Amino acid sequence: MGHLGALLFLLGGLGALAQICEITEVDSTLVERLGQRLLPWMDRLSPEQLNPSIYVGLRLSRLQAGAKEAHYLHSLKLSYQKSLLRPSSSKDGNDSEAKPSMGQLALYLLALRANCEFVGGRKGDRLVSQLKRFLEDEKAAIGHNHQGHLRTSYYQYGLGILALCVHQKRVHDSVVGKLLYAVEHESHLLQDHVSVDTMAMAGLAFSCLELSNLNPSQRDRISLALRRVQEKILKAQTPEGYFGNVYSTPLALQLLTGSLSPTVELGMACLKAKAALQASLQHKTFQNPLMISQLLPVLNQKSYVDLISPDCQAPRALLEPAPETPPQAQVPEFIDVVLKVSGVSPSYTHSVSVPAGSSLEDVLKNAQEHGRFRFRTQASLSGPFLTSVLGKKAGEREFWQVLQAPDTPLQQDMGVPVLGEVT
Ligand code: B12
Repeated sequence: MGHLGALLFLLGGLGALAQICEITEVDSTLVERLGQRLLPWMDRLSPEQLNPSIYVGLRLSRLQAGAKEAHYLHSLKLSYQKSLLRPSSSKDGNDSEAKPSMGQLALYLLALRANCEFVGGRKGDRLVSQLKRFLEDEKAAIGHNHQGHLRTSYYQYGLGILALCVHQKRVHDSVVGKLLYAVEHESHLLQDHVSVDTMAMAGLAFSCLELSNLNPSQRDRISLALRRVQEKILKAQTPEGYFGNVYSTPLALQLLTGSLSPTVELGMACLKAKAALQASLQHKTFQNPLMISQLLPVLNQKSYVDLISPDCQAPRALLEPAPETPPQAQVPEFIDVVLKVSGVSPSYTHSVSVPAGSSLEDVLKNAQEHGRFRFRTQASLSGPFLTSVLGKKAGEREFWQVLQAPDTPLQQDMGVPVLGEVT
């Protein structure tokens, strides 16, 4: 009896540990401020600026944007359906408009599910077929020997499987098999900062498959991969408490919150991560709307896996726009930023004088206006992605990395203020 009592106590303790990864005591004013930062983005309805992740993040939060929210979903539907269902050879003169990628289509399907819609009908079925085809193409690109390279990334591959799963659409075992293999052999997924985000996304897809039992013959392999992902994420915890870095911590917590195998180690790691994340909220670390959209569900103890059966009746507080702060009439202080480009020959070094508080984008624009510096960006859900510098375009599986002197990769988008040297 004594033993049984002890055992029951231990099991009760482990049950509580699962909730230990849930963030429950966040100052509601801080959460509201995060939500308010999304509001201006909900007025940007051009195809390049529409972002289904914002809609998903809000719906899984305890905040709502009133009529703006329904209007935003309507605009997403018009834009995504128009470009996705357009025949590729269409002669309407709009072919220059890029079609959404596999990941963007997946996020759009998550947005529909966040509104408690199941994708269906003739148009809906075509979208599902497109996403399945994207995944099949990527599976073929990876190849039988698993040595090939995806055109997108394992992050988007995981997102694609997750989106179909929350709509209860089954993908072939061989498609899931490629993601399982990647996690089992891991080398493909481990590329510095993106690894935790990618692991977390793969884990969310596996969690959904495990709960929905859509691929029963792979059940054991999926559960094992899920545990492996969890272990990898725990191992990537930094001394400050982040999983990977501050920006991968929200997705990591989305995954760990739903963990079915709580352990003491997990509980301790989550406590530390929660403290680190809560501290970062005080410091305006989260400015980018995409990042905020991945964080908001976590602050409401939710994850993308909850889109299997979303609660569209849950009460959410109406967001009011943030009060405008009058611009300060101060003479701006100027700072010198040294811009170095090492990927070109001869290498380029130039000093730019900009007002303190300028963003990297301001610095690059200034250098372009006043010198021989040239750069190009491409719109993405995270903001402008640097694609070409001094006429050198990043090739296939190449990208322009942004470093802060001496060699720290920038963790932010180009819209945030910079200080000092940027390479
Ligand atoms: C995959 C990935 C990459 C790949 C993208 C190419 C590829 N093969 O897919 C590579 C390795 C090239 C990359 C580069 C960078 N990345 Co990255 N990346 C991601 C990741 C894991 C997934 C993005 C994705 O596919 N989203 C889904 C699709 C549907 O959305 P999308 O908008 O269409 O995706 C495109 C953009 O996200 C773009 N992209 C990728 N990273 C970044 C970063 C910024 C700042 C911008 C504007 C765009 C961008 O590439 C995607 C594919 O085209 C995210 C993780 C996350 N939590 O979101 C991090 C993430 C977005 N990246 C991040 C960062 C910081 C960078 C870099 C700035 C790092 C650096 N110091 O150089 C560079 C970008 C430099 C540049 N040229 O502008 C941060 C952004 C944090 C923030 N505050 O916004 C994230 C959140 C990772 C993290 N935890 O730190 N990245």
